[in-house]
Amino acid sequence: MQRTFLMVKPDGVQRNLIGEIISRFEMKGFTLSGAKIMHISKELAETHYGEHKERPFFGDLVDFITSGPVFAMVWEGDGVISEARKMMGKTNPKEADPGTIRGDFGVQVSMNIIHGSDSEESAKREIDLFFNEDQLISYEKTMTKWI
Ligand code: 3AN
Repeated sequence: MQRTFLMVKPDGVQRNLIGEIISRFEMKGFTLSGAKIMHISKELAETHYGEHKERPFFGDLVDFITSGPVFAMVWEGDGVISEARKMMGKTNPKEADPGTIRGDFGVQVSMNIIHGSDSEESAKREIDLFFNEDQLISYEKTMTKWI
């Protein structure tokens, strides 16, 4: 079963959106495999966002993601990587459609509430960066046959 890494960023945690975000993915029909509230170290932030190292906003991005606790999650389900990206909406919340998480709750591109892996490769990399395998579980939901 496919897995993705999702993370409520410091702005989402401060704005009490953890429950709302979990609820959306639960109601969609995905399964939570692991979750934790944590502070991200500067080293972890720089590794996680390594692909943006040359971008002008890299320093601000690292400062922001380390500015307060984040809520890291692994979700499992059929097509969960691309479905979660659709549910998050476009990177810039002003361009994100209403009904998406960023479209409903965000305004600024620098504070866009949630991170989600954009491919199978990045999902695997990010899950391994944030979780040990023994912190994750897979389980059957009896409701799955209805989804
Ligand atoms: P996404 O999170 O939608 O995959 P990426 O990977 O292009 O978007 O960008 C990673 C993060 O960098 C975004 N979530 C956002 O917080 C930040 N970011 C992207 N573009 C900008 C920008 N032009 N100015 C400031 N921050 C940005």
